[in-house]
Amino acid sequence: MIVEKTHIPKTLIIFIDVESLRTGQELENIYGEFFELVNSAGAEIVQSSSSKQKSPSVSHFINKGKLEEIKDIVDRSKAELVIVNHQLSASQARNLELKLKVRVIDKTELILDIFASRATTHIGKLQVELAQLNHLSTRLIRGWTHLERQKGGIGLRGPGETQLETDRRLIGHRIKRLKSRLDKAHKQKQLNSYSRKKSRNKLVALVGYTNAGKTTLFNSLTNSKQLAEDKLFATLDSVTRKNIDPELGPILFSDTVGFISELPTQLIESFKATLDELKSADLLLHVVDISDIDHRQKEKEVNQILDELNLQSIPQIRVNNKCDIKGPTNVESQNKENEVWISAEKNIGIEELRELINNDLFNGIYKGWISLEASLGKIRAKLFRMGCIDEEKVSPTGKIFAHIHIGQDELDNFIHINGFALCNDKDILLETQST
Ligand SMILES: Nc1nc2c(ncn2[C@@H]2O[C@H](COP(=O)(O)OP(=O)(O)OP(=O)(O)O)[C@@H](O)[C@H]2O)c(=O)[nH]1
Ligand SMILES: [Mg+2]
Repeated sequence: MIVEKTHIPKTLIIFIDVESLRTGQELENIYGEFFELVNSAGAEIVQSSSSKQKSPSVSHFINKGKLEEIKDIVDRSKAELVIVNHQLSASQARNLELKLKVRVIDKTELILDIFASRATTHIGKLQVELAQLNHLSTRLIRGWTHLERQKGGIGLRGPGETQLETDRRLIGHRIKRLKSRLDKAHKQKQLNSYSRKKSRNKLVALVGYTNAGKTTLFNSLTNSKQLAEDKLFATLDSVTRKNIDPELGPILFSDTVGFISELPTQLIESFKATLDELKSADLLLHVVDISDIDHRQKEKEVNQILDELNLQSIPQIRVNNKCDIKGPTNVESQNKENEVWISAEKNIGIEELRELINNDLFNGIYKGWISLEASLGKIRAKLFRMGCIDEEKVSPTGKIFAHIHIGQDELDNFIHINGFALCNDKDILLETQST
């Protein structure tokens, strides 16, 4: 871990713009994002170095001349850790460590470290450990021994087996064990999702780039107090809560981990099962930080990851957040279908979003009175279970009047039942007077 409990390492960050690695889809503020990542890991940045080169060098990634300069900076600044904004091969990382004589980590390790420090749930911790082990297995060449000690070490080594083979075998065992524990944990979660289906609650998942404001919106929609901060990957473990707002139908909201460009493949693999849960969502709220100069590119990246996870067929509402900082321009202001402008923090546009959610999920919401003959006790119990009944009045003849809020689609299922009818205040008054 970058930051141990008592020690915050002095860190040098190295940002290199490599021409041959450009995809043409870089973020404009890619340096800023890298800086944010390092800050989110809790490191103390003592100096930074930014440069350009045509292509990576095979041995050290960084060109010879620049490397000498960096060696100088490390010595002068007494940096204890160097973080590079690219993925390094195992040998490049080892060669850099030998040259600079300090620990060197790359972008993948940085993100893995942030994830490791944020994981709190059982599943979250298992997933991060799995991703770290998968990464380690590609790095064995760097001399890695702590696993061996944990397993009792030398006695386990087979005859004629080299250190490297032993390490590989031990990692292989642990990966297998972790996978089976994760499988078990996910099966348990699937059971929970089965009971959700039975309760007929709809599931709405919040997705989007990291720091877009998903958790802030989740808190506002579900009246929760999950941690929302100006840090990348503040949320790691998904949280699902029931909506308690009477303006919305029976809905569960789920807050999820944010996405980032070039998400390390080890992480996508390990988090696939969690992200797979998104498949059972009835609606996705794609939260976009509209004040971010890179919001268009980030939106594309998120949609790409959603595609890879086969989630493109789930209806999506695009939620342009932080409109308190940057409102829509003239061109953007004409609201497109399934798009809203909100500020989750300042509570702007939330009503409109609720309406859109209700329309998408339930074809609108009926809010009003119904009458039920006394014989329809079962239907009344069902409406109670669904949390649809706001108020009730009973006429002297035993007829029940209930004020409900219910999805239009759901209401259509009831309307054909004899003895169930929509009514208004006047009907109720008449009924009361006639008895
Ligand atoms: N000005 C402004 N800031 C906001 C708004 N919504 C969220 N923020 C801020 O943006 C930062 C990130 O918010 P989060 O809700 O943690 O974002 P997230 O998408 O959950 O981020 P991760 O969990 O890290 O992926 C916090 O500092 C929030 O206070 C908004 O509408 N306006
Ligand atoms: Mg969050």
